[in-house]
Amino acid sequence: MARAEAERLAKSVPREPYYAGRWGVVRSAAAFDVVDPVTERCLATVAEAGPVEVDEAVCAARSAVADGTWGRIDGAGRGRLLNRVADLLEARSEEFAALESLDVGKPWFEPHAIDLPQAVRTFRHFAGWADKVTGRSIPTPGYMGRATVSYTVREPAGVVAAITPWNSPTMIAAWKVAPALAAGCAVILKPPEDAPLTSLLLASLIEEAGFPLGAFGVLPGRGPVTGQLLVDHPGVDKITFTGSPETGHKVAVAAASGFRRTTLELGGKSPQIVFADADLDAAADGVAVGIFANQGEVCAAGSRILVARAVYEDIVKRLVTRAHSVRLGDPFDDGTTMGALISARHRDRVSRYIAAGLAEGARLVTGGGQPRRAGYFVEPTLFADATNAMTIAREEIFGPVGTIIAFDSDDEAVAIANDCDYALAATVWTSDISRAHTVAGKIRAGAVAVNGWSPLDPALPWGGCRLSGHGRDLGWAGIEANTEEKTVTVVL
Ligand code: TXE
Repeated sequence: MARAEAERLAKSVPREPYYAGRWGVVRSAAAFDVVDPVTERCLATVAEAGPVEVDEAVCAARSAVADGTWGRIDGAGRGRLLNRVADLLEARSEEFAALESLDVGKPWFEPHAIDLPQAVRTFRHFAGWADKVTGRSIPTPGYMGRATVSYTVREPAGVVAAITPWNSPTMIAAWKVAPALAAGCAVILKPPEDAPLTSLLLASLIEEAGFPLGAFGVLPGRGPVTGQLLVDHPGVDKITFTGSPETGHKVAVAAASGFRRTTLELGGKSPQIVFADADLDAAADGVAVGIFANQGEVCAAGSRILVARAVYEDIVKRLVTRAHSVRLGDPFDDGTTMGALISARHRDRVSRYIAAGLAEGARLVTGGGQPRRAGYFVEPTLFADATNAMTIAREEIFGPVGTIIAFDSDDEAVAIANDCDYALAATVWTSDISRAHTVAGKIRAGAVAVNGWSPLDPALPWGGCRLSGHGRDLGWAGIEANTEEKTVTVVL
């Protein structure tokens, strides 16, 4: 789809909250502009949900789940509805992909190849789980000499608030919305204010699929306003959040009142470890994708590149060549392989990290600048000869900036990988199967990939620990995260 067509589409997307089966605001007069990161022009102005809208949405969700029409739909029925969403999304993938490129600034082929297929698969995957949310039969020794039968059932956690980030809004919305709906929860999605358009369009598809009133809502708005109102609302039972540790902390504090459940995915500083025995060509390709895909705005971005001393200069050279082949430009142009960062604020943040890398003495081997043109572009950037103590090795940059560090032994590679506040993902490049399993076993991370960068699949649990958060979004873990297990014991 061409840029002009995508811009027209952006004007036709709903631009209001949706809840209780209707679009619009009741009282809020606030609105915010959605800015195109490439042209810096306003794509749309979206109405913000305020206190009244948040309260009404949560009340509608509560009654849908408690005794309303949603609570009465069985697993097979929920599965049918989720499959319908998958079909509608698949049929309109082209529009979604174009809108995502426009809104986020990512090259057109990425949402085509990754975000949209993943989102569709996620809805299908959880449509399959919906009628398999089973409990367990647990043998017990009896009660006062009488036999007992004990079993568990999994019940919906209740009303789920899903707060999503701007880097892959459609895919991450699917990761949160699909498991919660499959489990029988009602969901209120608070999309990112920097890129809300695909989430609003997704809401219109969920409406079209025929979910009962209150089962799903979307509340656009700024984080400190709509997001905070939503997480503070006592009618919300569970919060699933992907974003920064700073905002994750606010979410956790809000959830602590009422001891409400949370799933928090707070990003990472993921190591990509290249051993000397790796297929160096494949490793260089994979590592480059790991740090440059989606402009580096990826929670699993492999931003710490740990390389065995014996192949260090070789890998640095190969990565510089890969960086030079990146074409910054308009996401809708054919040759473009990297787009713009999401906002001026974020571009400035990434630039401050590049300045910190230089100030702390890392060797800038490529990039570091910003092209002279409109848009929030930053060149693909690599620092060599870095240490793990440097700011660029410790903090999440969330941009196309890789930090390359040498190591001398397997133990040192693991020690550097684990010397990190975050623990989300890691990648190991080696042709030695024993080393692959040994190192994968020793790394502290929610997911380890060997000889590939962060393969995504809705069947695989996704999440981390430490500063990367807690809980898992996908696979059976995603069902567990949205249900309570109730024990029933019958004395015979
Ligand atoms: O994130 P925020 P920002 C990291 C990345 C990035 C940094 C800042 O390093 O540079 O975070 O990005 C909503 N109550 N990640 O400022 O604030 C907000 O509206 C409730 C990594 O954009 O965490 C948006 O919908 N919600 C990450 C969502 O939180 C609030 C992806 C994320 O925004 C809120 C994104 C509040 N008080 C950024 N304040 C990853 N894990 O992949 C904001 N929000």
